[in-house]
This record gives sequence, structure tokens and C-alpha cells, in this order.
Amino acid sequence: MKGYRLVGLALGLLLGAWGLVIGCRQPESASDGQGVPAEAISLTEEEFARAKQLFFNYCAGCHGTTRRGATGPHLLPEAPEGSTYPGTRQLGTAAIKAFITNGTPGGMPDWGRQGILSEEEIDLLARFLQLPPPPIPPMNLEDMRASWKVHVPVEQRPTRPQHNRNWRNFFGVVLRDAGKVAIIDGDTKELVSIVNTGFAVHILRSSASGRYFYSVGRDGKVTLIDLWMDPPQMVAEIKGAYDARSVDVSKYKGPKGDFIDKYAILGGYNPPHFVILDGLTLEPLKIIRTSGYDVNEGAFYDEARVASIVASHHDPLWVVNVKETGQIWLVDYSGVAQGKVSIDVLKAEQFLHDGGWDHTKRYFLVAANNKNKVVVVDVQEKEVEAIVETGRRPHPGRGANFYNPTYGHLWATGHLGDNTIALIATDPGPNQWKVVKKLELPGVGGGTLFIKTHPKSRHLWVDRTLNNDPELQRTIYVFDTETLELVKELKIPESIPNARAVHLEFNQNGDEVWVSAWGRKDDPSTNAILIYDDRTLELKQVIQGDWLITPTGKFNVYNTANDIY
Ligand code: DHE
Repeated sequence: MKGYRLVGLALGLLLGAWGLVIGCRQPESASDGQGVPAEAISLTEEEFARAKQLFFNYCAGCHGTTRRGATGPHLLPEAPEGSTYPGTRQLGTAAIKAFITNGTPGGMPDWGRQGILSEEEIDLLARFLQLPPPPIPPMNLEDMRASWKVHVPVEQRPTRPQHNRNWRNFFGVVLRDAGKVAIIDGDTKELVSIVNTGFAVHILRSSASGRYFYSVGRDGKVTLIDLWMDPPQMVAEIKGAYDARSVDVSKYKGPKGDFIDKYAILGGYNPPHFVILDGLTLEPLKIIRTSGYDVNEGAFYDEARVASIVASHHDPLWVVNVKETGQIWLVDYSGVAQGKVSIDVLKAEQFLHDGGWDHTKRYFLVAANNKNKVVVVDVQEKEVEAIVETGRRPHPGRGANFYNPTYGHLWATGHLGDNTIALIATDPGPNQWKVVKKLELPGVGGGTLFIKTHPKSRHLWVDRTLNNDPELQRTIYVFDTETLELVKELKIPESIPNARAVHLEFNQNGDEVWVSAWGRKDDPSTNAILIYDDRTLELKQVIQGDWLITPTGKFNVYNTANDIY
């Protein structure tokens, strides 16, 4: 049987220094700082294929398929020139296994301790990571067309809602490890339907009218769900990448045309490209590769992945954030029907990830998380307005907008790598685009993935899903947006064991907050949706059921279509 073989070199291991840099625990075998013994790395074809899949499932998001690093450090056999992180061959199997098992305070999950990866899988990954990364296969329009299905043609879809429910207050709930999306009625809290969306579905976005949900998964599949049908169901699907994280829609209606529900856009991690799709059928119309040169060193990145995408309400534009190069592409879709897509490329900062609009929806704020910064784009003037240092690894989700009597309008982000919430002033004046205040979460470390508020709420809600402490992972923090005091810490009830609290979403009225208790995929009793009263901060309802497996993101139709956060 053909095997993959490589002899690890006995290079001096500077793990002690590296451990300090990322604050990690040092594995025993390397704690003397003298280096690890040479080891022979050998994987059979079958092992290599399994390890590749495990890497895709758990690691590629942060470290990249070609392993050059992004949110997490590079994982290349030899350290690239100038890198402060050693090569994986220098680290050796024991050290790599320790990282995968225990995670790091910088936000890397403790895959072993959580029991998500077995010892055998961790060993396999640790050996795989010392071999060169496999190449990214291409994907073209024909491949996409082969996967494209329209289940219900547009002319057979209803012309008005087929049910009497308040569909604008529906919640689409991602059931991550079930590969499904649940549609829940936000008024009655009843399960309305479950749609098979595909592997590790990641996010949903609402069409501009709110009638459709678009899902995107880590298998690069986009599905289109019609909420007017009874029950709501998938009406089209397409695979537009091998690995993807983002999808959005055209939201502009004005003098330049009516693009409501006209187009969708899929952002690919692998291949690194975006695809413009017909909004009602998902027919692929145009692919554009995002490979390019980074804004700092000018190094070429074939793997320049599309991170967040947001649609402007004021112009026929998408803001496409290219992670590795740090470029922000403003993509004008008004000429797609004439075969024309014009793009302005802005030089921002590397490792762009997630972000959201300020309250005026003129400025888009996006985290360059591995650079500890937030980039502010003036989408109206098509320029980078500011780059703000906020804290260690900002992770805003979409961020949160609120008015504070002292500081005016603020946009807020939490951090993966520290326990602060940075408040950035957005009103014109001397403080604009400055961090005017940092709120502190109690306890050690960050791990915040999402924060949220609503124009009708006086509260800022914060999770801490990736903290290393299992108790803090279960805790939600609520701040008063006027006094900026921490007013309540809410824990997942003990009757729901082994769950982390993740992602917060308001209902349409802005008086309820839905939180996911993200548990084990093989045990429904560890999973739930917790519904809190935003005025009293009391838990008012718990949704559970055999169908509710690993809920993560929740998307309220009205708030998502209108970018309310
Ligand atoms: Fe996400 C948003 C990428 C891990 C749940 N996530 C995003 C966005 C990106 C991204 C680029 C912004 C999309 C947009 O706005 O267009 N996410 C990644 C990763 O690369 C990463 C770090 C690692 C990976 O392997 O995927 C990652 N994400 C996760 C999770 O582990 C989460 C908690 C559960 C899951 O799906 O596996 C998760 N990400 C989410 C959610 C949003 C999101 C719920 C949307 C937040 C919102 O309120 O809009």
C-alpha cells in the first residue's frame, strides 16, 4: 500500500518561548526546551484521507486548508520565514497532541477534553499536520450546475403566505450536527418545519423581503427555503464550493434598480471565490476568484478565503471581506444582467473575519481578528475610514449598536482572546472610531463569540462559548446599555448538562432573547433553546425535543432582513 512518509527532524524546539507567546500549557515531552526526538511520520492512504476530513471538519476554518494560518497560527511542517510560530515538525507529535487536546486561552477549542475528538483521532491529526498540506482542487461553473436543483419552480410557488402565522417573527435555527435547519414560530414557539440543509450548516440570511431563508454549510451548499409555503420547505439548492461560511442577498431598491430578492452571493473558503446566484432559483451566474496579494507584505495567497459578506441597503453593493489578503471588495451587482460586475478593492488589514453595520448602515465594521483590530469601511465613499485596535482577537458576530447617554452611538465587539467588550464611538466628532470604553467580563480569559442588542432593548447580551472554563462557557452576561454596568449573569439551567451557551437573537419586538444551549449531538437532553424576557431577565421558556440537536445560530426573519443588531 502506498504510504505518505516523512522523517521528522530533530530541530531545537523553542516550545517554551512559543508557549509564552500563546499562553499555552507545555507538553511534558518537550518541557526541557531541548527539542523532541526525531520521529518517522507515516500515514496510510486511508489514514491520510481520514485525517484530511478531520482537519476539514475541525481545523481548516481557523488555520486554512493550505495551513498558512489565519485566526489560528500556521500549521506547516517548516515555519515560513519570519514566523514566530515553529513548524509542526519542530513541535513534534506529543506537543501537537497537547494543543489539540487542551486548546489554548487564545480561543482554540479543547477538542480532546470536550470529547469531540478521540485520542486516536488526535494522534492521527498530529501526524498528518507534520506532512505537507494537500492541494485545493478547482471548481468551475459546470461543477456547480451539476449540483443545482430547483425543487419548486418559481411559477409553482405561492403568491401569498399559505398559513396564518406571523412569518416575519419566524426563527431559523441552525441544527449544526444534524445538518438541518428548524423553523420555529417566534410568536407561538411551535416548531413549524425542519429542512435538510446539508453538512455542518453554518449561517442563515434572510432575503430582503424576508420571505426566503438562504442557508450555507461547511460543505459549500446553499439552500433556499420558502417561508410562505405550508410548511416552509427547500425550493432550490446548489453546491458552490467545497467549504464555505457566508451567504447574503441583494437588498437595494432605489434609482439604480429594484434588486429585492434578485440575487444571492455565496462566499467560498475553498476554493477561495465568490459566486453570484439567481436569488429565486440559485442558478449560478458568475464566479470570481479572490486569490491575490496581501495588504502588508504583498505575499501571494492562492487561498484567500471569503469571510463575511454584507449587503448594503443604500447601494447595489456587497461588501466582501477577503480573509488572508486583508482586501475588502465592494462588489457592484447592478450590471449582472448585462454581464458586468464592477469591483472596488480596498486595502484594509489581514485576517478579516466577521462584522456588521453601524446604526446608520453607512459604515461596515469588520474584525481583522488575528491583528487585534476592527476595520471601518465607509461604503458610501468606498474607502477605509479607520482601523481601530480593540483587544485580543475581536469576534463581533455582527456586533451590537446602541445609544449611550455619555458616549452617543456605539458599536460593540467581544473578544476571543481577552475578557473585554470594546465600545467604539460611531458619531462624528473627536471620539469617532475610538474605543471609548471597555466593559470587563468577570473571570479569566475571553472566548466570546457573539454579542447582541436591539433598538427597543436596554441590554447588551454577551456569550463566552469558547472560554476554557466549562462554567463560563455556560454563562451569558447582560450589561445595561445606559449605565454600562454588568446587571446579570445567567447560567444554562443544571437540568441541561454538557452544554455551552452560544449565539443570541432577539425576537421581532425586541423583548425576548433566544440563546442556544449547544450540547452533544448524540443526546437531545443536552440541547435546548432558552428564551429570556429581556425586560425582567428571567428565563421564560425552554424549547427541547428529539429534533433539537446542536442548535447554534438563530436568525429572526425581521431582524436579519433589516440588519437589526
Ligand atoms: Fe462562524 C458567522 C467563519 C466557527 C457560528 N462565521 C461567521 C462568519 C464567518 C465565520 C466568516 C461571518 C459570516 C457573514 O456574516 O457573512 N466560523 C467561521 C470560521 O472560520 C470558524 C472560526 C471555524 C470553522 O471551522 O468554521 C467558525 N461559527 C463557528 C462555530 O464553531 C459556530 C459557533 C458554530 C458552527 O457553525 O460551527 C459558528 N458563525 C456562526 C454563526 C454566525 C457565524 C451563528 C452568524 C452570526 C450572526 O449573528 O450573524
